[in-house]
Amino acid sequence: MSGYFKDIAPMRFAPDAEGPAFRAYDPDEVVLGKRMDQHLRFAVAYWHSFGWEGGDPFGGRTFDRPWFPADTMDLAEARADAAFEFFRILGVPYFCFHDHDVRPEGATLTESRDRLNRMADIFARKMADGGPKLLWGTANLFSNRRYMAGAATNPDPEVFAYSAATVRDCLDVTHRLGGENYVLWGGREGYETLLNTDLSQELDHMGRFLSMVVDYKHKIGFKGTILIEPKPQEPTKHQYDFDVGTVYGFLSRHGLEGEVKVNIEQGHAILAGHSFEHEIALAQALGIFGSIDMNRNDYQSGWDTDQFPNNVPEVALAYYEVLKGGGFTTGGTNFDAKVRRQSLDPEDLVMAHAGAMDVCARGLKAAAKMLEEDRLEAARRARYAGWQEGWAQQMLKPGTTLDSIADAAIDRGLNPQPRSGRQEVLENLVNRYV
Ligand code: XLS
Ligand code: NI
Ligand code: NI
Repeated sequence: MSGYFKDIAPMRFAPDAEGPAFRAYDPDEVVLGKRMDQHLRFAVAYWHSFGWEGGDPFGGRTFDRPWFPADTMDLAEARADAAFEFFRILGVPYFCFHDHDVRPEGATLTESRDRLNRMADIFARKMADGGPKLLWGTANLFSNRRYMAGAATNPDPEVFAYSAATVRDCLDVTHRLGGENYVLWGGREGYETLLNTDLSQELDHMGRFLSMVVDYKHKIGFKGTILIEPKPQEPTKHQYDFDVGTVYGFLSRHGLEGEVKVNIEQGHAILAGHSFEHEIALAQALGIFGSIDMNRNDYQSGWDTDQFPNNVPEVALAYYEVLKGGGFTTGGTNFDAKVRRQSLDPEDLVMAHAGAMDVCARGLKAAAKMLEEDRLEAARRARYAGWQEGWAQQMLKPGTTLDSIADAAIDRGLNPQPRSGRQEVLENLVNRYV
């Protein structure tokens, strides 16, 4: 054990405690017939809390962690010790990682794979020894300069092949560790300028790559879900997996809509000009909802600042859509979030997560109550009630034509009268729960 968090006691649910405690997250509490920890399925992101050094465009490392710069296997092991000590203090059921977060890259593909496997052995022992499970694994195909023009969409076929080798290793490790999902975030799958880009060819390559990933998943018997994480920009100006709708179009073009789902990040939804709940509801409607990254942006700077959730009403509306669609299956709530660079202390890392877990718990409970009391749904149903009538249903049946509907509308002398959408009334209703 690393001892990095030695002054911090394991977090417990104690709403009235003076010191650090969960105020709302009680893993044992049953909500809608299910334990809260099974609803929320929290995961810590290894990269932000144990990989990120606190740099920004104007300055480097601010965090003074004993495992930095983690460029040797010994330091990588020290980092793993600290990470698993942290997971235990928080009592989270899951974590997530990229290959790049957990081991220094080797000089060759083979050396990188060996190092990844050595770290996975360490993880496996720690997981068996009461540690959390793996919500998802993923490959970092964006940090190294070789990926500056993309991974699967790189104009250089050697990068495509290198990326394939890397994803194979990461899928193998995810499978071995019992990961419940595998994520592909297309960090640099996009472009800066059309002047040097064959967009159509790049999209074809991305489709082939994804198809091969899916084939490989089946070949090794990985039972988890393959997830694409949409994001509209940053790092590339034009990102191919812009939002849920774009990803669905891409999946159906390649016949993969039954194979691949989405991991929706709140901050990415906002960057795409959507609300988080819109993206979740759309994914549910299209049958591709998988998991969420629960981290918000700074709404003034308009960039992907990966902050911990801190707004119960927002979170409640997101979980409302998650619950309405039946809740998570293999997915969960990953905090793809980092503390601010001035938050230097071990305690800051713990309290950032604990506070976020409380915010999510409050959001979940509000969402569950809204669903249970059925008032929002009742209002929605009332708005569409006309479609329950026989003549309305008949309009949608095969065989009905534009002509026949038009003639009937004329015969009946239709003159539809608008009805209030009652937005403010519904907003007031939601505010009674949050
Ligand atoms: C970056 C993404 C990334 C993915 C995993 O914006 O959110 O962290 O979640 O590669
Ligand atoms: Ni992100
Ligand atoms: Ni993310």
